[in-house]
Amino acid sequence: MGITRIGHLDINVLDINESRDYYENIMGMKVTREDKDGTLYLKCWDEWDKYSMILRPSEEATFNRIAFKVRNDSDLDDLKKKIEDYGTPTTMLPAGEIADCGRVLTMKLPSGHTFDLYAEKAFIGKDVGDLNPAPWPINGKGIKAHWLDHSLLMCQGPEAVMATTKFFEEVFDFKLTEQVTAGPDGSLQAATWLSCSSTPHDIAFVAGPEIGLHHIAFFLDGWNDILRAADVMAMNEVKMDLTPQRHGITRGETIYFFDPSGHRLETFAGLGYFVQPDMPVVTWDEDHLWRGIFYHTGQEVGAFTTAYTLAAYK
Ligand code: M3P
Ligand code: FE
Repeated sequence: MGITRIGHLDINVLDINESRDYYENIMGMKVTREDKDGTLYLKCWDEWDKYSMILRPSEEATFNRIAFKVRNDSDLDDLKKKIEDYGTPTTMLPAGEIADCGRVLTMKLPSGHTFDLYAEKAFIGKDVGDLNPAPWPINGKGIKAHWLDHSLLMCQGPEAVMATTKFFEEVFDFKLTEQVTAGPDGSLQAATWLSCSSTPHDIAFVAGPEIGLHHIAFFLDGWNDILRAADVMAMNEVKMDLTPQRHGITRGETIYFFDPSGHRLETFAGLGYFVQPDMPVVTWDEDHLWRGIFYHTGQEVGAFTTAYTLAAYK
């Protein structure tokens, strides 16, 4: 019943032309589909499915939904039963309702976010092809993001983080890799990181005032690529809220920055570490929260936990 990886994010943006320019020329993604209403679908050079981002023109910069890919179409039926037995209602959308995808099993997570599962999406292939490929695309633009790596969703309070984490562990078989504990005896989870692969996280949840999207992260190879990405951002006057730094949590090498609508993005480089099913959970206590997030400075960054994209729904 395998969920294999993060598939795409669907967000609303303020100026679709400015967003196209940004995601193509700075992130290095390509538009692979454009709808009559202006909606854009984009992929990174190292991805093979048709898209990993959906940008919808809107008056508000909000979050719509997040999708993960399962191995086989029949997994959708198995998961539907498992999710509904757990007490969460689902709907099976027919093929084509989500652009270029097969049927989609959609639900509201315990956190309230719309979450989709699909098995099939139109195939395009990597920009370097799969016969004697070059290691990177010589005509790639900007930071040349490899692939959509993970997303961090904001949940309303630790209870919602805990209920959603439990759901991912028990229903989706994700592995909890790291957590920030809070409250009496550290009995609450204020943030959790979960993996469905061998990387430190494919999705994460943090407690905040409202449900929303904290950031969308894209993979880069290593520290030198992070430095180069920050150079590209500076050349283009991209707003950063964190210049290159190390995460204590997940050990990633990172930059946090914003797209033109104010959605927070991240470049995440390095393996972090290799996740095995029996790896012990790493815990950060409340006193070490900021060391966990920004390992070098260990200092609170004002708007980091309060400014983020709200969901398009309550
Ligand atoms: C990451 C990561 C927060 C921590 C974020 C950590 C928002 O983004 O990729 O490990 O508390
Ligand atoms: Fe991240």
